[in-house]
Amino acid sequence: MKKALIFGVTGQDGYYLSKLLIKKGYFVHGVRRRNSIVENLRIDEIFFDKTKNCDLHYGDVTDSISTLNLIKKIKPNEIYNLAAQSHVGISFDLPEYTSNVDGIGTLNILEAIKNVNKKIKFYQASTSELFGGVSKIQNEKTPFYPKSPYGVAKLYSYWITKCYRESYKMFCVNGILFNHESKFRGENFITRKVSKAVANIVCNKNTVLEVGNLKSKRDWGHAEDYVEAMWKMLQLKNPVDLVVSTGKSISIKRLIELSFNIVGIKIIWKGKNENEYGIDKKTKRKIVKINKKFFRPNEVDNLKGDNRLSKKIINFRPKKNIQDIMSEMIENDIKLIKN
Ligand code: NAP
Ligand code: G4F
Repeated sequence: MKKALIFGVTGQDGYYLSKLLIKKGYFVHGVRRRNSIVENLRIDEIFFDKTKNCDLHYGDVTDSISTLNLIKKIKPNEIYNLAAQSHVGISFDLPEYTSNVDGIGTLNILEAIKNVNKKIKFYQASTSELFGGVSKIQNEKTPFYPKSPYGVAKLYSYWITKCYRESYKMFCVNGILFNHESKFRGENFITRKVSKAVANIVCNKNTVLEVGNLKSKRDWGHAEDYVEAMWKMLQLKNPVDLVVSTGKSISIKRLIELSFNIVGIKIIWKGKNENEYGIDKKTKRKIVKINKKFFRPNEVDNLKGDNRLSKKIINFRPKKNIQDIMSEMIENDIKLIKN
C-alpha cells in the first residue's frame, strides 16, 4: 500500500486531498499542529473513522527536527506540502511568521527528504500570487512579481523546490494553483465571507457584508478538482511545474452580485470608491458596504491562468464554475445556520 504524508492536512485542501488519496487506496498520514482545542472540524469525519486508512501526527513545518523525524518514521512514497499561513492580507501583519512557515517550512521538508530518501515524491503548494503584479493572462512562462509577504515567501518555496529537483535529481513539483474554494474555505476569504452573508440574509439575520477592494479579479475553481491535479502531478513520469486554473476571471463586485442572485436578490450599487455600497433592490436595505480595514497595502489586481499545459499534461478539466461553487457554499452555510 502506498503511503502519503500531508503537511497542512487540517486545511481546506487537506480535507479533499485526504479523501481522494484514501479512495485511491493510499494510507494517508496527516500532520496537524497542536492547538488548544482538540477537535479539527474539517477532517474529523475522515481521521476519526477507525475503518479508514489514515493516521494523524503532531508536527509543524517550522520545526525541522520533528519534520525530519516524521519523514524517517513514516517513510512515505509521496509528500504534499499544503502547510501555510495562507491568508494574503494577514501576511502583511505577520510577515516574519509567514516567511518562516511558507518559505523555510518548505526547505525543512526538502532537506528531510534529501537526507531520508531522495525517491520520495514531493508536491509544493505554489500559487498564482507569484504572478501578483502581472495583469495579462498568466502561464508557466510568465515572469513572477509577488506583491505580498505571502507571495514572496511562496516564491522562495517555488525556487527551492526547483533547486532541489535540479541539484539532487529529486521528484519535486510546484503546482501553481489559482484560487480554489469550497464549503470548507476559511471564513475570512472573500468567497466564504460572501456565502455566509448571503446565507445569513436568507435566514432573516440582519447582516451587512463588509468588504474591501471590489475591483480586483480572480480565477476561481473548486478545491476538489484542484487536489486531483496535485495527485496527478505526482504520478507523472518526469517532474514538471504546472499552472492549475479555470482560465476565466471575474471581479469581486461581480462575485457578490452573482452570489446574491443565486437566492433571488438583486443588488443596486450606489456611491463611489470607498463610499460605494449595495442595496437589495426589493427591500431597499443596505446589504453590502466597504470597510477600509479590508484593503491591503498592495493589491493583486487581476489573476487569470492559462491552463493549456495542465490540460495537455495531466488532462486537467475543472468540473465546477464559480456559479456552481457559490451555490454549494451558500447552501452549506444555510444548513449550518439552521443547525
Ligand atoms: P488553509 O485552509 O489555510 O490550510 C493551511 C494548512 O496549513 C492548515 O492545515 C494549517 O493548520 C496548516 N499550517 C499552517 N501553519 C503550519 C505550520 N507551521 N506547520 C504545519 N502546518 C501548518 O489553506 P488551503 O486553502 O487548504 O491551501 C492549501 C495550500 O495551498 C496552502 O499552502 C496555500 O497557501 C496554497 N494555495 C491555496 C490556494 C487556494 O486558493 N486555496 C491557491 C494557491 C495556493 P491549522 O489548521 O492548524 O491552521
Ligand atoms: O479571498 P482572498 O483573501 O484570496 P487571495 O488574496 O486571492 O488569496 C487566495 O488565493 C491565492 C491564490 O491566488 C492563494 F495563494 C492564497 O493562499 C489564498 O487562498 O481575496 C481575494 C480578493 C483580493 O483581491 C482581496 O483584496 O478579494 C479582495 N477582497 C475584497 N474584500 C477581500 C475582501 N478579501 C478578503 N479576504 N476579505 C475581504 O473582505
